[in-house]
Amino acid sequence: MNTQTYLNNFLTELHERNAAQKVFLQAVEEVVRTLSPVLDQNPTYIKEKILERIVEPERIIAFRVPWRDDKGEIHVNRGFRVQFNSALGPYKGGIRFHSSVTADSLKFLAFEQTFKNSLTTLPLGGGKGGSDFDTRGKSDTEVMRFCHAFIDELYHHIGYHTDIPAGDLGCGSREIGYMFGQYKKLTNDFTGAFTGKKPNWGGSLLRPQATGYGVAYFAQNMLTTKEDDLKGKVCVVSGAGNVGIYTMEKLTELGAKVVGFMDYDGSIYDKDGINEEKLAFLKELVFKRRGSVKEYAAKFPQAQFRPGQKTWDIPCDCAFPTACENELTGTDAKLLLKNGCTLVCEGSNMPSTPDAVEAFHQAGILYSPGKASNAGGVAVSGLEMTQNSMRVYWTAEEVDAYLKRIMSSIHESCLTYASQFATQGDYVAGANIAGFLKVADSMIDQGLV
Ligand code: 2IT
Repeated sequence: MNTQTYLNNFLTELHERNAAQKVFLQAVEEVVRTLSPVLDQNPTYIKEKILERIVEPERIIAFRVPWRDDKGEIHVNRGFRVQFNSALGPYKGGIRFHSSVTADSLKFLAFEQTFKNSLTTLPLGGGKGGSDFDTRGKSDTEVMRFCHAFIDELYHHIGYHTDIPAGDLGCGSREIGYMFGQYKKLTNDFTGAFTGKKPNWGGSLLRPQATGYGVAYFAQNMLTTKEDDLKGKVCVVSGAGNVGIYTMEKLTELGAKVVGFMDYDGSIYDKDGINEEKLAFLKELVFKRRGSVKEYAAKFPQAQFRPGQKTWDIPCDCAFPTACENELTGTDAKLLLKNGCTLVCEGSNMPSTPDAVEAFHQAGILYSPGKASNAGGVAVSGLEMTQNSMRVYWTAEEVDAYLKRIMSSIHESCLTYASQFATQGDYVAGANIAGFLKVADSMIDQGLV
């Protein structure tokens, strides 16, 4: 059977077995389609049924999370942890708290995480967890009771050498604190079973900034291949959360001009560009007051608030999706390209729909998938684990030097594997192939488990 027939049969069966899981199917399909030259050269992967094995999570834990709100009323949410692949190390990946969370979305995220973690060069397996609980509009005590209830079950399944959760959408250092506290109480063990902790109790400096800074470093690396850099580039991001804000901060530091960002209520177009003062306001607004970006336009009147609108119509040189999956459609991609955008560097996981990716490839612009360009977050989580094991704290400068090195190494891997197996400069194929080979070879080494 030739590789193409094998892949078509594989995908047909994958669709049959996971019929309703749309985003998971999208993520797998995107990876598998780029693997055909690898399978052609190494039929062992077909014989060993690596694809069939790698798309099946090692374990999915699903559980009930009952909690009481401030009025005493009972609520029931669903909790999950998808322990996808442990060939390279203990399961590692974030926890997402958002009403959209389902077993399907977490399966997709854990699958992506497996490849991303492989790219970081660190010994990390892939996992992801979360709940359909929405932190927006909840009081601190409600969030605490929920997080404690979530850990009351999850603590059985995680651990320092087993599975190390971190934050994701809706889960920052506040939530990690409550989960870490309950985990410590139940196990009577102060360990690095979570990352994204605050520095006073075991966290790494620069972990909050790491994903966004890494995205900007990756974009800088991409531009270097064209003998260009970020200086003077007009940029837009999307989500103004943890990833978005620190992407904006580093882009600005590197000389770019960030003119657009957004949240659940709408977007901001600030044609003068963000600066240190505006960033300080935005951080206070988002991280401390958990307010809406609408207030930015009230504070800085030259900025325009556009209710319910995304940022992709704003003319820019470089675009950085930093919100969530499928946030950038084919129509958005065409608009970006029409307005002269020449670089798209993903900060969120699978933000571009398949037709958007196709449009970027057709146009031949610099385009990097999230699993490569947003890996700085989990990489610094890996460094947090190392510091916890050694019982030391590194300085921000030390962590930043590691982060820069890791982002450059991921960039290098993408280019090397793209040239070897696919098309020069195809970051999607390069990231998928580099991520796949390390996991696949390790699975073969460890036998049929
Ligand atoms: O998507 C991601 O890489 C994360 N949410 C971070 C995971 C981690 O373990 O730091």
